[in-house]
Amino acid sequence: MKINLLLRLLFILIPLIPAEAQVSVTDTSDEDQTCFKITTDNAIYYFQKEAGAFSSIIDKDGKDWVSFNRNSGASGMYRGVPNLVHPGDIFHPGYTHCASSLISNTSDKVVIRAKTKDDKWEVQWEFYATHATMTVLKSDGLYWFLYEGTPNESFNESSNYWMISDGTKGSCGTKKPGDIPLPEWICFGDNSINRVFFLLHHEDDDKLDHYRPMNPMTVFGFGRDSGVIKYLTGKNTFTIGFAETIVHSEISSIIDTILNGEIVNRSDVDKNIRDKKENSALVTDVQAVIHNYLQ
Ligand SMILES: [Ca+2]
Ligand SMILES: [Ca+2]
Ligand SMILES: [Ca+2]
Repeated sequence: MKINLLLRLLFILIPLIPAEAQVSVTDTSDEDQTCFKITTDNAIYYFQKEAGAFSSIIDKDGKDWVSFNRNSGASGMYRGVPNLVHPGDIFHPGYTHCASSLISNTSDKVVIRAKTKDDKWEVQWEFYATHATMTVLKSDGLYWFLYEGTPNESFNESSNYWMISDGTKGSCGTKKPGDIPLPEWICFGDNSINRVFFLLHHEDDDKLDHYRPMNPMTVFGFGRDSGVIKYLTGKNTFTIGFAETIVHSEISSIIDTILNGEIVNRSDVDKNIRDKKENSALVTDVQAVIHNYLQ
């Protein structure tokens, strides 16, 4: 084989080799509290240790989809993920009811546990290259799992939207009432970008899952009604993450892989989606190189 042909083939193939997944964790602070900063392939998570919750979740463009801060109400203090226990503000940024510890730290997975100082509630977060999964290990009553934040960093009732597992979609100015059908997921996006932030409840149920706008933030909850009634109890598992697509079938594929594999490196899923798009282009390129060589 001519060197020239070999080099040209390598130029085509090398960009398609996936980089090794990386997850790392460091200590820092965010919004006046000490944090674990978990850096992954497509997100940076700021997990306030004494709150046991996220104050910021940053995408690849540097946009914060939570935007917790010390301003009052929906402009700041109400925001957060997962805001699990209400009343009580447990696992809610800005509060100090918890202690968090690093359980394990490898290049493809970081595990953190947060529990209340009275030892009644405990959750475990597992961070992977492209998503994070939380399991409730210990609970002391009814709870919900909330996303109170800012799609693409800025809540906008007309350009922000939600979409659920059956493909139903609405602007963030409209409510989403009722239980989400199997598999129980919702995502949030903005009309200006090719990305969504998704939330998955691994155990499907018939309990209400409600979205409503509370300008300037989202109020979405698994196991929540239109007000403040909670429905979840015992052990439940949730996954959050960014998908670098807005196509319903591709988001469904990512969700299915997470549910089927439970613990999965979603870089592989993203790569599969990318490969489908690039496969035809690659074949065309290789065919052209070989064709030129044979001329
Ligand atoms: Ca922030
Ligand atoms: Ca359901
Ligand atoms: Ca439900």
